[in-house]
Amino acid sequence: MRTASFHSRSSNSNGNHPVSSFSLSLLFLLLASVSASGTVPKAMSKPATGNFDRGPVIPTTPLVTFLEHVQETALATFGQKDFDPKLYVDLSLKSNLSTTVTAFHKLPRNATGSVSIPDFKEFMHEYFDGAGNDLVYAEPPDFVPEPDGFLPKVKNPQVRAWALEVHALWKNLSRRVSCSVSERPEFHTLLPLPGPVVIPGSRFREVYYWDSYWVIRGLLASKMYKTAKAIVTNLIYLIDTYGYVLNGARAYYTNRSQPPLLSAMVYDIYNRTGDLDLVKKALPALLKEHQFWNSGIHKVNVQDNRGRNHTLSRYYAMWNKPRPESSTTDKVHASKLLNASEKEQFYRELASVAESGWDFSTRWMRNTSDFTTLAITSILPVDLNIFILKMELDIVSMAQIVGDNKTVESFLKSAQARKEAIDSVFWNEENGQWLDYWISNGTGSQVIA
Ligand SMILES: *[C@@H]1O[C@H](CO)[C@@H](O)[C@H](O)[C@H]1NC(C)=O
Ligand SMILES: *[C@@H]1O[C@H](CO)[C@@H](O)[C@H](O)[C@H]1NC(C)=O
Ligand SMILES: *[C@@H]1O[C@H](CO)[C@@H](O)[C@H](O)[C@H]1NC(C)=O
Ligand SMILES: *[C@@H]1O[C@H](CO)[C@@H](O)[C@H](O)[C@H]1NC(C)=O
Ligand SMILES: *[C@@H]1O[C@H](CO)[C@@H](O)[C@H](O)[C@H]1NC(C)=O
Ligand SMILES: *[C@@H]1O[C@H](CO)[C@@H](O)[C@H](O)[C@H]1NC(C)=O
Ligand SMILES: *[C@@H]1O[C@H](CO)[C@@H](O)[C@H](O)[C@H]1NC(C)=O
Ligand SMILES: *[C@@H]1O[C@H](CO)[C@@H](O)[C@H](O)[C@H]1NC(C)=O
Ligand SMILES: *[C@@H]1O[C@H](CO)[C@@H](O)[C@H](O)[C@H]1NC(C)=O
Ligand SMILES: CC(=O)N[C@H]1CO[C@H](CO)[C@@H](O)[C@@H]1O
Repeated sequence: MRTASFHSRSSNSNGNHPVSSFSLSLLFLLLASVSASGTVPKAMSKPATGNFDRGPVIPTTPLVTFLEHVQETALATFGQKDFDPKLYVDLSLKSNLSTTVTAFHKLPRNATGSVSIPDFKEFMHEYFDGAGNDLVYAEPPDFVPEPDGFLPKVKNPQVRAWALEVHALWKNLSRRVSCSVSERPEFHTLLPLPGPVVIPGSRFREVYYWDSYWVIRGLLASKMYKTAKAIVTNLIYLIDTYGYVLNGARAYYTNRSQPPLLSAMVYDIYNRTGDLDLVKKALPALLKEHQFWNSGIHKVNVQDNRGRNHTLSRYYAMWNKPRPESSTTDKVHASKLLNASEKEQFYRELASVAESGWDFSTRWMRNTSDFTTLAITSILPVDLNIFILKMELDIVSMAQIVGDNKTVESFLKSAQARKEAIDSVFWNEENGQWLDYWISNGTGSQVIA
C-alpha cells in the first residue's frame, strides 16, 4: 500500500506525478486519449477562462501567509535537498502570531536572506510544535485483528496473511484532531473535525477528500462500519461549514475540492449497514454539494452540433496564487512566465489540477512538453461528469429511501440530462470512446455565442 505517494493530494512534484492504478481503474479506461474530435460541439457561453484569470479568490489566513514566509526562509537556509515545503505550513504555533512574527523578523540574516542553520533550528524549536502534533493517535473502536467473514473468497494462506497485515494498518492510521485545535484554532492550519479520522500517512498528515473513498472501501472490507461512518460525518461537517468538501482538512485547502465521491461513500456504507439515519443526514449535504458543482465557475453550457444545449461541469479552484503547501516549487515553475496575469492564470490551473485529484498529468496540458501550459479550467473532464452523474443517481436512490419524491423526480431529470450531455459532447464515434472536451484552445475562436 503506497499510501505516501500513490496519487494526487497535493504533491510538490514537477509534472511527472504518476497516476495510480486505483485512479486509472476508476476511470473505466475511458480516457486513453484526451483530445476532442473534429466533430466537437461548440461552447455556447464563454467561460471565465482563456488568457484571463477572472474567477474568485478567497483570501488566505494570516497564519498560512506567515508560514509561507517561514517556508521560503527554510528553503534558503537548508537548500533544495530533501526539502518538503508542506512541512512548514503544517506547523502549529506555540505563541501567538504577532509574537512569532516579531521573533522571525529579528532572526539575523545574511545578504541572500538566509538564516544560519543553528539560529533557524532554535527559532523553530522555540516557536513551533512539530507538523502533525495536532493530530493525536486514536484507537479505532471497531478494529479486531481478524473480523468475522473477512474476505471470504481469499483462501490462499499467504495472501490472507498479507491482507490481514494491510487490515492491521487501520490501527496505525487512525487519529483524532487534538483538543488544542478547537481551543486555539488560530494557532493551527489543521481544521477541527468532529469525528475520528483515517489519514493517508507519511507527509499527508490530514484527512483528504477522495482518498476517503478508497479508505472507506477498505474499511468496509474490514467491517469497520463505525470508523467509516465517522469519516463521512467529518466530510458532511465540511459541507455544512464551507458549502463543499474541501480537498483536505487544512486551512490551505479551503479554496478547492476534489473528485466528488461523497455520495458513493454514503451509498456504499448504507448498502452494508442499512443505516437510514446516515442517509437522512447525508442527503441535504449532498444536495448542497451538487449545487456547488453545478453553479458558478464549475458550470459550463455547451451547444452540440444539432443545436441542443447541455450543461456540464469542470474543475476550477478559487485560488490564483502559489499553493501554500507547494509554494516554493510553484513559484519556480511560474518563473518561466513573463507577466503577472499569466502567472495568476497558471497558479489557478495548478490549484485546479490539484482539485481534479490527478495532479500533474499531460492530460491537462496544451503542450505535453511544457508544464506551464496546464489548462484544466478550459476542459470539461469526462471523469468529473461521470462522478456527478453517479452523485445524481445516488441522490435519487437516497431520496427514494427517505421518501422524498420531489427530489427523486428532479434528480432523475438531472441524471437523464447529464447522460445525454455526456453522450452528445464527449462521445467520439471514431475512437469508440468518451473524450474530454476542450472548451477553448486559448484563442477563444471556437467559442461561438
Ligand atoms: C501575544 O502574546 C503576547 C505575549 O504573551 C502578548 O503581550 C500580546 O498581547 C499577544 N497579542 C495578541 C494579539 O494576542
Ligand atoms: C548565506 O547563508 C547561506 C546558508 O547559510 C550560504 O549558503 C550563503 O553562501 C550565504 N550567503 C552570503 C552572501 O553570505
Ligand atoms: C505504525 O507502524 C509503524 C511501523 O510498524 C510503527 O513504527 C509506528 O509506530 C506505528 N504508528 C502508530 C501510530 O501506530
Ligand atoms: C447493495 O449492493 C448490491 C450490489 O450492487 C445490490 O445487489 C444490493 O441490492 C444492495 N443492497 C442495498 C441494501 O442497497
Ligand atoms: C440554447 O441556448 C441559446 C442561448 O441561450 C438559445 O439561444 C437557444 O435557443 C437554445 N437552444 C435550445 C434548443 O434550447
Ligand atoms: C501578459 O502576456 C500575455 C501573453 O503574452 C498578453 O496577452 C497580455 O496582454 C500580457 N498582460 C499584461 C498585463 O502585460
Ligand atoms: C485543444 O488542445 C488540445 C491540447 O493541445 C488538443 O489535444 C485538442 O485537440 C485541441 N482541441 C481542439 C478542438 O482543437
Ligand atoms: C512545446 O513545448 C516545448 C518545450 O518548451 C517546446 O520546445 C515546443 O516548441 C512547444 N511546442 C509547441 C507546439 O508550442
Ligand atoms: C412517493 O412515491 C412512492 C412510489 O412511487 C409512493 O408510493 C408514495 O406514496 C409517494 N409519496 C408521496 C408523499 O407522494
Ligand atoms: C490557500 C488559501 O489561501 N486558502 C484560503 C481559502 O479560503 C478560506 C476561506 O474559505 C481561507 O480561510 C483560506 O485560508
